[in-house]
Amino acid sequence: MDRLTITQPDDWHLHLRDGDRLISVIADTAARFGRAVVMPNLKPPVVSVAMALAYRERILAARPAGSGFDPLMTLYLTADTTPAQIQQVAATPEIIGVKLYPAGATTNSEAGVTSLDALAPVFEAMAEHAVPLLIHGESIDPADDVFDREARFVDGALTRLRARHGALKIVLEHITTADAVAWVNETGPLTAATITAHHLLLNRNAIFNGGLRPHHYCLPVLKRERHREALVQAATSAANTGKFFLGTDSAPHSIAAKHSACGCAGIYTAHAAIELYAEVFEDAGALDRLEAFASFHGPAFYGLPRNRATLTLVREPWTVPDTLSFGDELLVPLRAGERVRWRV
Ligand code: OTD
Ligand code: ZN
Ligand code: ZN
Repeated sequence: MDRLTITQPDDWHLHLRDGDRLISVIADTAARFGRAVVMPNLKPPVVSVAMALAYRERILAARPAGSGFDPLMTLYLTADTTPAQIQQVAATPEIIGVKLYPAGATTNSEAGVTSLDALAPVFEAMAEHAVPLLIHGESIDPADDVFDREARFVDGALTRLRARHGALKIVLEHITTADAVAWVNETGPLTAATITAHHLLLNRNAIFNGGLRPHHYCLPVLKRERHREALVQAATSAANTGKFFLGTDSAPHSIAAKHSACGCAGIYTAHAAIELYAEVFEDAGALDRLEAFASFHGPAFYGLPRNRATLTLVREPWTVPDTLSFGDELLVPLRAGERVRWRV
C-alpha cells in the first residue's frame, strides 16, 4: 500500500505553549489533526475556566489562515480546585477535561497535586458531571527509580483512585510500560490511555546511542524494549477496540533549554506526527488499523463526533529539517536530518 486515506485524526495530548512559540508550532498540528487536547502546563498554569478560554482564544488567533483546527482545552488540577469549578467545566463545552499532574512529575508540574485523598470531593463532582480526568501517571517519591515511576503510580495511587471513584472517566496519558497497558485493559470501559509516537518507535537505548541524546529525553522517560513492544501491541492489534488512542505529547523546547547541564524533558513530533505513527503501524503489519487508533477511538471515548474531513498519507520519504523555528529560537524535531517514510 503506497497511499492511505483516513478520516482526519485528532491528537488527544498536545503541548502548544504560548505567544510566539505557539505561533511557531501550531501549523504543524493544524496541518494534520482536526482537534487536539491542549495541555494546561503553561507558566503560570491554566487553573481556571477563564484562563482556559482566554488561552483558547490565543490558540484560535494563532492558527494558519483558513484553518478549522479546534483546540480542546483542559484545566490544571491543583489543591485549590473546587467542585464548583468542575460544574463550570461541565457547562463549558470548550473544556474537555481536567489534568492531574503529581507535583514535580514533569515539566511545569510544580503546582500539581500532592494528595489525591484531599481531592475526593472534586473527583466525585467530576464523576457526577462526566468530566474526564487526564493523568500524568508517575509516582513522585524521589526514592523511586525513574524507570519504575509509572508502574509504581499504576500499582499504588492510580489503583486506589480507580477503586474509590468507579464512575470517573480516566485517561492515563502517554503510557510507557507493559504494566500500564495491562492495567488499562483490566479496568473497564471508563479507563483509556493515549500513546505517543516516540514511545512506540524508541526504547531507552535511544537516549544513550553513542552519547547522551537530549532530544530523546522526555517524561515519562523511554523504557525497555519489552515495554515498547507492549505499547505497539496495545495500539496496533485487533484487540484495540477503543482503549488506546493517539496522543503525541509533542512537547517543544528551545535548543538552549535542551542543550543544558539540566536539560528540559520533551520531544517535538508535531512536524511528522501522523507520519511517524504510520511507520509504527506499517511495521506491525497493521496500517489498516491506523484509522481506528488515530481517528475513531478518541472521539468515541470523549463522546464527540468523528471528524468529517479526510487525510491522505503517501509513501514518499522526506528528510526532516535539522531545526525548526520556535519563537525567536530554534528547536530540534524528532528525526532531525533523517528520513520519514510517509508524507501527508
Ligand atoms: N513530558 N515534556 C513536557 C510534558 C510531557 O509529561 C508530559 O506530558 C513538557 O515539556 O511540557 C515531557 O517530557
Ligand atoms: Zn505528562
Ligand atoms: Zn504532555
